[in-house]
This record gives sequence, C-alpha cells and structure tokens, in this order.
Amino acid sequence: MSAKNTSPNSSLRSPNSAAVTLHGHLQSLPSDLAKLIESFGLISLDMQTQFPKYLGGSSGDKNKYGEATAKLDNWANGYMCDALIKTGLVRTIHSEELREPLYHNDTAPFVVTLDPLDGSSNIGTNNPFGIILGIYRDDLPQVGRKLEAAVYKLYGPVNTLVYSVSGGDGVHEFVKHYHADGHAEFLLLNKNIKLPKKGGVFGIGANPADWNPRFAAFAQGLHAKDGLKTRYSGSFVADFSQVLHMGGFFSYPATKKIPDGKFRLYYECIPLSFLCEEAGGASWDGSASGDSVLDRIDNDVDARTPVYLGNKELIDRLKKEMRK
Ligand code: AFP
Repeated sequence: MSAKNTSPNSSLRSPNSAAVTLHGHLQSLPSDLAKLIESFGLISLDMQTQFPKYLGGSSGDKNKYGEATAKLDNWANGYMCDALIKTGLVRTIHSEELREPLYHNDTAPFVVTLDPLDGSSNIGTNNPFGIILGIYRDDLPQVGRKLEAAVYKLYGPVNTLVYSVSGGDGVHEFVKHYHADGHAEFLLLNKNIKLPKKGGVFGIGANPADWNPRFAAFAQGLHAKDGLKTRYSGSFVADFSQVLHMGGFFSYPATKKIPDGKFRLYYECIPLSFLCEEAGGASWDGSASGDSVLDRIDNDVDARTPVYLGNKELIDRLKKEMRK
C-alpha cells in the first residue's frame, strides 16, 4: 500500500498583511499569560539573529544528564533564562541545561520548564532545532495535566511558534513575518490545528535492534499496513511538527538499554504531548496502566520517560499490540 496522505492538513504559506498578530491573538487570555507567551516569542526572534556567533561545536561542558553540550546550548540557555527573568513573570525556571532550578521572584505568577535548544545534534548540519516551554502556575513537580500552556519554537526554513493553553480553543501556529519597514512580527498561519485523521509520517528513535519485538512489529506495520513514510530528524520539535501537520506517529521508546527512555518528561514530553492531545491526538508513556504522558506521576523534574504520540487510533493500537 502506498502513502496516501502526505500533504499536510495545515501548511506554510505567506500570511497576508491583514493576518492576525500573535499579540492580537493572545488578547483573550489572562494578561500575565499572554505577556509571557508573547515575550517568549520576541526573545526567540532576538536569539535567532545571534546564532551565527555561537556556532562551533562543543562547549567542553556536560549537562546534568552527563551529555556533552554545544556552545549554542549553553548560550541559548543563558540568554533565554535571563530574558524570561526580566519579564518579571517567572518565579522559577527548571531547565534541561541547569543543574538546579533557578528561583527568582516569589511573587511572580509562573513556573516554567525549558528545553532551550531541542535538537542540538542538528546544529552542525544546519538542520532544524527548536525551543520547548512549559508554563505552570503551581510549583513543580506536578502532573502534566496541570500545565497552563505549552509553546514551541521551530527554527526551520522559516521561524514558527506554536502554542496552546489549557481550556483554550486549540493549537495555533504563527510565523515570523517581515513588514515592509523591516520589523519582524509573528502572524497567524494556522488556527486550531488538528492532526489529519489519516496519518502521513512516522519517526522512531533509538536503535531498532534494541526495540521490544512487539514494538518493532507495530513499527513495521506503520510502513507496510498504514503506508506511512519514515521521517526522523534528530529534533523532537521538528519531528512533532511533522506529526502535527501531517498526522502519524512519533516515539523514542523504552528499549533494553534504556528502559526509562531517553527523552525528558518535563522539559520535552509533557509540553509536546499536551500540544498533541489539544490537537486531537494521543500520547502514552509506555506504562502498563496505559497512561497518557500528561498523567505520568514523577516527582523528579529531571526524569526521563519513554514517549509515544500521534493519531489516537495508532496509539490505541500500539497499546493493544504491546499487551498481546
Ligand atoms: P537536546 O538537543 O535538547 O539535548 O535533545 C535532543 C533529543 O532529546 C530530541 O530532541 C531528539 O529527537 C533526540 O534527542 C535525538 O536523539 P538521537 O540522536 O538519539 O536520535
């Protein structure tokens, strides 16, 4: 069977000058939340102009996971943390690249989780990478269901921002647009995005030789039975963006070597699972109880988790096939 549905449900195009701005779109939200999401967007625009200065491989340091960090990882983390603190809206920052949480202002309304540069191994090859932000009102640890909003930035051929808020009206995508006078702004590109009913692509990390045989059989079926195309970029944000627009499946599974998975529950998996579920998809943390990633309870903010997300029908089928 050949792939039938690889054209995205929603797509990149040039917004017209009457398009809704991110600022305008956020006005229905509580003003503190609107300001934090907008500030994050503006900070990410400033950051991009400086990326070329911080290329050049490894920083020589390791992060709390024992992984070598790139120069751009460390710079992006410092820049984003400083700028978020300056908004006055952030009480605590938990970052993938900070050994300890950054406590700042007891009276500020939000606690955030940050992956300041998701997909660092793509820097050297000029492939896409992004930033992932989770926003909470209460202190962490918390189950993902308590998330107030999730936002991701994707630096691809163009620069996009995708957000959704709890109890809001879906997942919305904005694109960086240059006005005639040269100033840049985010304009609405796709409103209330839903995963297409029939998936188009799938991406799976880790060494296939280490996959659980039942999971390997499921993955083979995605190709052979469902006609999905394989796409794996090395950046969770970029891979998730494909699933969001084209439908399908993404996983970094539990394996023999990494039974707890590789991805970080709070910094990566909760925000992107939240966006997936808000867009009509589903997520699973690999647990026998069949929990969504958003219901996983882990008191360690630095914890890892297996992650499986995408079209609900595929996640349901995977759970069933793993139980056989
Ligand atoms: P960081 O760049 O934030 O360290 O995360 C990268 C990542 O967790 C995720 O974004 C990628 O999809 C994945 O690792 C790539 O892992 P592999 O290189 O093992 O495929």
